Amino acid sequence: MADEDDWIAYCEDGQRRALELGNRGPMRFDANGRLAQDILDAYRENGFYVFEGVLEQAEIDDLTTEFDEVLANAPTEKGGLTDAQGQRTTFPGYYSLSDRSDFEKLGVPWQAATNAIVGLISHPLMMMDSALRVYGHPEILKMVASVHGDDFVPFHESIFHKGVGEGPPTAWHQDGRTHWDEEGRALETPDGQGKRHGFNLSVSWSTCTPENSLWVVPGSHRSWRLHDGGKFPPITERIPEAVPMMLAPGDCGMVNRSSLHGSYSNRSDERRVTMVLGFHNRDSAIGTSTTNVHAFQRPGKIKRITYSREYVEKRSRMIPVAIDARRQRYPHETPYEYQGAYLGKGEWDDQVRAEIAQPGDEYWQRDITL
Ligand SMILES: O=C(O)CCC(=O)C(=O)O
Repeated sequence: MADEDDWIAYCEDGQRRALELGNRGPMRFDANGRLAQDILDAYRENGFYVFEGVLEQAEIDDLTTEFDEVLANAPTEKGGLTDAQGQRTTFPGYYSLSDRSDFEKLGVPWQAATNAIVGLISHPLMMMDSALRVYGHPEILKMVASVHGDDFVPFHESIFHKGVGEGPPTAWHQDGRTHWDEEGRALETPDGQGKRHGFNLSVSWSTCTPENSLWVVPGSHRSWRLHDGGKFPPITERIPEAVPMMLAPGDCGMVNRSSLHGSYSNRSDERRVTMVLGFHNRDSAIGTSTTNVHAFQRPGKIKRITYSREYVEKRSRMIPVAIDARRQRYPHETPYEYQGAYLGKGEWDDQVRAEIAQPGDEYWQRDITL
């Protein structure tokens, strides 16, 4: 009971401190179509920003419906090929399932009634047309161009699912692994320039509360905890400076990939579903050598890589493809005009649907970890 009281107090305090940061509100643009300077300043100072009310209700409904279909089709156990109704799973290798032993490794109690629970679904642009359309959202892409320049390039996409009362934790971590100096300081300068790790944009179609949300340590994006033999804290540690990133359905939370972030196990009666998508500054990607952890069906593997122009431009094709998919669904909206270079057909039709899911050459084989 004492721990429950401590948890409630931690969440209440975190919520209060989060709301004092001044890093949330609607997306606003200046006369040149660039994100308002005060938003950029607040993002750069805190290492995260919450954009409120980005998606309309109809789009939230489409995402919810399609996601629930994909979730219902999940395999019931690790390595499984059929769902709870005995139907064949369409994308069996793309689900990350957690079981009791995964929770025990993190020192977190297992509370699920089933053998395994779905915590993550990788590469949703191939599974959910609604996810592809969000990827081509004109306001989101205008915002990205303001942060990374007009020739921004892709990163990776996945959906975090924290089920009611049983959602798995995400360990405290900083994603950026490449653009740090020898002292572990970010190469990204305080004005957001220089080589950088980009951001995770959590697009929400659920209510993210302190109990189920991502938590971020404000200002932690300037230095790398792994520098000089350092370690990330275990997720059993409630970091006093961390704050929850509360999101309503339709909100988007932008988190610098160098920020220290993680989420506690969801013990609440509200599920959390957030799709992470992201983009990079082109100069931070092309020619960079690093360890890639994203160009796999699901997390767990790594490879050393140097990103060639061709690799990046083949992956960048997904931006015009997504814009075209969105234009077909929302013909009255003004589409975003992508200025970056890309290779391949930048339109959405049945041929492209087959190409991006071609076994062995799926679009995500060129995801860009930095
Ligand atoms: O949303 C979460 O719980 C984790 C997100 C995250 O860690 C990431 O996108 O790197």
